[in-house]
Amino acid sequence: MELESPKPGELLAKINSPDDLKELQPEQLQDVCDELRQYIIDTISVNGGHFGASLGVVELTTALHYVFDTPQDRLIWDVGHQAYGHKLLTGRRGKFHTNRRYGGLSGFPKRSESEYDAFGVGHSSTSISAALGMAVARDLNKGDNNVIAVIGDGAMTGGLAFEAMNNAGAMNTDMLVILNDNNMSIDPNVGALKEYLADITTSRTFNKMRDEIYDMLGHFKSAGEKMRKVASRLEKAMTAALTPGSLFRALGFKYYGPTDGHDVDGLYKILNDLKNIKGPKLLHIVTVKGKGFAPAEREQTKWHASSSPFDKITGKALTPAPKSQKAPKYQDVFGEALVELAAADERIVSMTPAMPSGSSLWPMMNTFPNRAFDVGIAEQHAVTFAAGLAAEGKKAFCAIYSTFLQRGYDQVIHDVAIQKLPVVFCIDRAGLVGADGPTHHGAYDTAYLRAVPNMIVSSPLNEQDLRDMMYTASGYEDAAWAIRYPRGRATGMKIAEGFKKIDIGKGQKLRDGENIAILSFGPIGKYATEAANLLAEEGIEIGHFDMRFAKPLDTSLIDEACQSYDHIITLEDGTKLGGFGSAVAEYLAEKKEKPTLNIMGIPDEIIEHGTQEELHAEIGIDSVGIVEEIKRKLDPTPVES
Ligand SMILES: Cc1ncc(C[n+]2csc(CCOP(=O)(O)OP(=O)(O)O)c2C)c(N)n1
Repeated sequence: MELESPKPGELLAKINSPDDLKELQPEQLQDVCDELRQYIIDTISVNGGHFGASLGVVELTTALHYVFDTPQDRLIWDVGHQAYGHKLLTGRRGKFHTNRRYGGLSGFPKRSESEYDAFGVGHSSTSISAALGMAVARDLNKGDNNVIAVIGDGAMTGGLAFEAMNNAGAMNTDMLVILNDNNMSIDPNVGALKEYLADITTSRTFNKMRDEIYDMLGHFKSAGEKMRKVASRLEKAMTAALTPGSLFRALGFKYYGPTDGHDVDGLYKILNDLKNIKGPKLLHIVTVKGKGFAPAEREQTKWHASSSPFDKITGKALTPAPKSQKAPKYQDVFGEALVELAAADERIVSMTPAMPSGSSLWPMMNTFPNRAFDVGIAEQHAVTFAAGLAAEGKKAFCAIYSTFLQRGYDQVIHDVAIQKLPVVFCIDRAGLVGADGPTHHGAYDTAYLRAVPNMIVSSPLNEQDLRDMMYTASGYEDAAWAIRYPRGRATGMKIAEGFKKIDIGKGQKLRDGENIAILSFGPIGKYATEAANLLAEEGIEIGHFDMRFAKPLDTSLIDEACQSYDHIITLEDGTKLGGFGSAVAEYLAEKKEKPTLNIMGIPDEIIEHGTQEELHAEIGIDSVGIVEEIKRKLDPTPVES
């Protein structure tokens, strides 16, 4: 089902920029919110995309654009998955049906897309740092614009957010942080901060302790002058400590809230007031993720994002999953294999930085709650936490997306590799991920991990291989091991019971041919198989080797390929610079007699969003692209002189 633009409500139809919004009376803002919410539901119910977070900030978005003078006032959304309302109010309604589509609007704020998108996002916890940078730049330029960061309670668990608060509080510049507290990350939020925020919003600790303390102070006060002074000082200190927001105040922020984030009238008034208050300020608002769409309010994790068309009232999927989707997702193969391995080996533990659903860690967390952990949006911590467990003899499986492991690179080197700790990194979403686009593509992990000593870098061809790699890694103690696999479905092959050890650093020959051989790395090898089949129909036979390891390389298999073929093509769903192909090139560079080499992979440029298939086709690494490349090699067009 393809959508043009849904019909906007009467007010929304007239809003093509925040200036149009400002023409309205404050009493009309709630109607705008209702129309905005409906427009988001109308669009996402057909096109898919992030959902709950945008519905939750409709009132905030409207109030912000009503009160502040964007784009001169800088509005920075953390993660950016909640910015659909912002896009709709800032002149992009007509294109919103192309959201996350190939060639269409980005699913996240993006500087090149609109002047209203003050800062590009996708990864979490960056907004306060960026806002502080902008506020300081404004001060240096003697400007007077406002700078506002909107950050969720999940994103607030990221260390970067606290580094920024710590710095901002001391710099004492004018900026506003809005903490959008819906008590959810993608999955339920976790950690001590979550408890702290719940205490504020429910006042539970505050009320209990206040009663106890005032009781105690009463006794002190009846005990003479000196004790009365002590009691008074204690009272002030305790009140400050127990008033909501003391954590943020300790970091140098003036704290306001908690306030109802769905009361657009209240928000508009508070924001107006806050405009005139100097220094770093934090406004704590309380919202409901998925607000206004009952199924999304009920099942907030499920409705964090939606990919299939659904009924706008019931939320029921409108199209059944196609047959090909019967194959399991790679993430689920990981999740189930981990439970099996953990049942047999009690040293096995696992952690995820806030992606228990996305990484399929729930089966392990449910089966072995003491051995599997959601550590919050905290990739650096996840890696070092794994290293600590490994240092004590535990076998840590760190489940992490390729793009998010970028955050933990220093920890991979400093805490894992230098100490030769045998952590297993199960790297999901490796390769181009599709609609989430450049901030989320897992393009770099092979390159950045291959450079690190004491690190095995492998990728399975299929789900059977993934299981066997995990099994082999679980018994390997000499170094860390990274296993990369992509977003999406595996092959659907029949999986053997139990596990089988694989030879470390060994690939396998899949097919003999003449002249040209493909050395593929990981599940992308399926395209090589398809290409080989297509070429075979035309009488062209090519060789195909599934290399399995980018490090250590199977040099004897490469030697075999060198002896039998004139041309070698390497294929990977990762950056060509420094990746698997580079590893092969480095090895070939030492040889005197060698075949020509073509490296196929992600080029040295930012790849935008689209489906994975569209993006693979764009960069020519799908079966069609491979066939074309091979035909060019076999019959090169003569160079014109
Ligand atoms: C560094 C990083 N890790 C993980 C993610 C995946 N992620 C996207 S949104 C999200 C939850 C954010 O929660 P919150 O900030 O509270 O926003 P909400 O969705 O609840 O509005 C997570 C974990 C990410 N974008 N960036």
